[in-house]
Amino acid sequence: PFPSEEIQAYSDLHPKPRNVVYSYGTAGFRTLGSVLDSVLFRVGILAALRSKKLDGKTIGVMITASHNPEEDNGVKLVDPRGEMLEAAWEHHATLLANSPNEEFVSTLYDFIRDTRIDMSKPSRVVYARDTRPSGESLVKAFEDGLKSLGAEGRDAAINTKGTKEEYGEDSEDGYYQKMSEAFRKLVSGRPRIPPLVIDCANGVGAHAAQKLAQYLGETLPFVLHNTDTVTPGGLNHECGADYVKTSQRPPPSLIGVLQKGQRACSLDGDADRLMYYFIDERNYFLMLDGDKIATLVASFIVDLVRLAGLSDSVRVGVVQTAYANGASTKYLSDRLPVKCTPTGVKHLHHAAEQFNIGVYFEANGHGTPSTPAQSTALKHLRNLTELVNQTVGDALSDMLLVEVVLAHKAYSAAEWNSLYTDLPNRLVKVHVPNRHAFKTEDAERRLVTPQGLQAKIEELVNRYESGRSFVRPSGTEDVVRVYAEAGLRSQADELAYRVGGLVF
Ligand code: 16G
Repeated sequence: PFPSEEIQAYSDLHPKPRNVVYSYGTAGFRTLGSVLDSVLFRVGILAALRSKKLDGKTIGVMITASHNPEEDNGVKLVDPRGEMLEAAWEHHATLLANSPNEEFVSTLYDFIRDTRIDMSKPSRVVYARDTRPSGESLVKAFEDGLKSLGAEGRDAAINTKGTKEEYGEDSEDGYYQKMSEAFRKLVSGRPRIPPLVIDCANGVGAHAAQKLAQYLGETLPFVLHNTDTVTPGGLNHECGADYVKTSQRPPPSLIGVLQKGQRACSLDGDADRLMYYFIDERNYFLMLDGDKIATLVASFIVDLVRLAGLSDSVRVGVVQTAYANGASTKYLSDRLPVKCTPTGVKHLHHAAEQFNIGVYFEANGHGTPSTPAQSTALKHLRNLTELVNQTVGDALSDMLLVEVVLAHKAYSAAEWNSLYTDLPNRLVKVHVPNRHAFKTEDAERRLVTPQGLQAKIEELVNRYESGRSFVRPSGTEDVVRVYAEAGLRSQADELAYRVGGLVF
């Protein structure tokens, strides 16, 4: 049964703008919220079809543009085990999103036939959105997509994630309950943990953190900041994980609030990135980014595996991207296997699965450990698997994990920071006429095109002590990103701007 008339009628309410080209990238569709109406409608249909294709298993849909500006929005599909949408379907999604209005129904028909989707199968879709103002109407468009197929959907409202079936409880409360119980067990018998300052980026993480605080009580007291999800323009504005990482300073709203040595962290707009930091004795701001988190967590897991006598059978490894600070890569490679992949959680996650326990974090704070069944031999490892959301990474569960390790090692923020010293680095974005002209290889560490550019970059890099730089097209914004690091702050800045000049 293919309800072509219903689909056409609904589709006419959500026509595709003629001059826009969409593409399902690293984080789904992402662009200005004002041009996403037709995309959301079509994604509603696609999500229902994906569920039918998988025999009625739950598909998650998250409507968010994460750390990007408030006027942006986006949508991504999440497969039943909490994993990113299968690659072949990313292609289908792009095709359907770009089909002109008058051809959409027939394109859809062909797609259903070619992919052999049994339309009589049930479909289950859970969807959620972040706090962006454009979210409400986009949800309506999405729901129209479901309705046009007569599919069932469950609105998880404003939430940090679409689906978490695999994590145990499908409900939000069950999720916090499970996480906080595991946390309590992991820190029991340890000294009292001092309060943690959390910058919620004026986003959906504020709701989640408030909830989690109720479950944790005095075990881990929170001091929440930037929790205003109502005032327009506040989301990720001068706050949040991306602001802190890119500008390399604390959110202005926390200046004067942070005491020396006090642990603080920032979430991003959809609470899947985490950035820790503190102010040291000399009043310097020090960042504990995704690389520092990976180092902390991986060394803890290595210790647990060794104590359990499992070193010979359990291979622990770390996965990073080109953005990883050179000092972190060096520190880690001296101790355990390290792999480098292109940017984007799906690439890292896949590589992490090649280890028995793979820890992956992007420098920007995206990540999670992924642990296997055999590690349940060990009590702590078992509790760890309860604590961490192993499939998609969730900033709050990552945050609890960091707190567990700090409690076990009795580390202060400063002691954690001193594991290695970051090489000074700079990330800049460059607006170019066509970012698709930039093609990379070797896990994005080298440019293939534009012709000749890589050689010029290398020629520059060689002039800097401990210099390293790479250029890649963003998967979420219409820009090219330039990363550079070097032995001295001034040199890292200079290298970034000079490579930026080559790109422009
Ligand atoms: C998305 C990715 C993140 C990546 C970032 C890069 C997921 C869930 N998120 O946020 O992993 O670091 O994009 O953005 O895959 P860029 O391509 O604009 O630099």
